[in-house]
Amino acid sequence: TAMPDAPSAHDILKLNDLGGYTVPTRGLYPFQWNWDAAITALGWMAAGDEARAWREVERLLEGQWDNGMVPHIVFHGDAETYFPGPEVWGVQRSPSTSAISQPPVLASVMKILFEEGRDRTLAEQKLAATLPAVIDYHLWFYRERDPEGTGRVCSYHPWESGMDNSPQWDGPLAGVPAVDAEYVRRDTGLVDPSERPHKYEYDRYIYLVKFFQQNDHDAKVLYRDCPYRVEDISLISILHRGTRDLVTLCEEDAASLDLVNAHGEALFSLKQSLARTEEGVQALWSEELGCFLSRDARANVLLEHVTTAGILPLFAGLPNDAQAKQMGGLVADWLAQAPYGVASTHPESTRFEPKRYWRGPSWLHINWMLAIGCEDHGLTQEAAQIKQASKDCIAAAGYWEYFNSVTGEGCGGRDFSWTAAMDLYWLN
Ligand code: 2M8
Repeated sequence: TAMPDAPSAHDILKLNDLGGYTVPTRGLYPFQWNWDAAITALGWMAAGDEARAWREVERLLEGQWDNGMVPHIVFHGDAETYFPGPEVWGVQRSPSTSAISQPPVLASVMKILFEEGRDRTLAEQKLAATLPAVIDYHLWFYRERDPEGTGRVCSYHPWESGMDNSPQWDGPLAGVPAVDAEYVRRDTGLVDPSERPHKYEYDRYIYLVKFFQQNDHDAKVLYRDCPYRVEDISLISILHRGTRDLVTLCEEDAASLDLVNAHGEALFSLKQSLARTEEGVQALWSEELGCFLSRDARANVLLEHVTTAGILPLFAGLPNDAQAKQMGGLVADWLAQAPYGVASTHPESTRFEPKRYWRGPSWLHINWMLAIGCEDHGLTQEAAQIKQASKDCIAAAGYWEYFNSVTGEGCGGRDFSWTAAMDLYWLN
């Protein structure tokens, strides 16, 4: 489905492979990113290289902190083309990493690698080797990011959501001071600035990076004092689905590995967290907008923007029947207005910008999760439409980072790993 003479999806993964880890795209993102790595592993498996898929997971876990956090970037090698690099994050460990996480779609991906892998010996061996680390990762999320047990983990940085400049974060970001230092961005020299966040946002992104460092990444201090603390409905949903998948893996799929015996207490705690989220997420439902919302936990306000984050609870099985039905209607209307969707911000929003990054373009890994979510809730027609729209993006433009949701034009970085991986695994 690629453009004539363009590299195939598998070629792109090979092009971006720097030795067991895959960069999202060369130049713009020269390190290993957390949720990109997970999605890309699916591509490696679909391309027939299961060992390489598991290697991607193992290399990501090399960045795991002692407290269980799996960071959003692992700086395996040096690169001059990205800002902020390891020296700005200032994390003293090897390999160096960022100091925040990202939506943990990893567990759900590992369940797929395990269930769909043809080499059973490899799948069992790799799962047994990596699963304890991922259990610790999920325990870390609930322990440090929801210390009061609300069922709604919080994030400390728009980058942690993976949806960097989503309109959802406009309000909470306004409460963050601008960094008081000069810095040079690299991204706007590599791609069209009209497809990237503004300087206003970067000034605050970098302030937060410095803030984490100044407070020694102390979980208690950050929870109390971080000027940005948001209950991100997308993060909550992806974590919830991942935790459910972890429990299923241990108790059913890989029962023969006896993970339940080894991790009984952890699994018990994870199940309690699942129950808390099932209840706690209802505080984020908007009957008026027909979707879930994120919440500014510092200002104590719901962030009233209709974005793909607010329909990701479908991926986690969190909506009740009536809510799922209402969300199905919303999705149908959403797709009708931006044919290369699902537009990351609803096209009717005053903040909708069809080619500016997370303010309106279509992202294929999000579409994949939404299609699964629709399918799980019996919204089969919407699921099929999302899949078709995603195929149309690749047919129109090839393997770009993301797509203008109105025209299908490719945007951001080219030869992009997660788009290639989604084509290999999902769309082919
Ligand atoms: C984008 O984010 C990074 C920061 O993490 C950036 O703009 O520098 C986001 O689209 C994020 O979701 C993604 O994981 C990352 C790499 O593709 O790029």
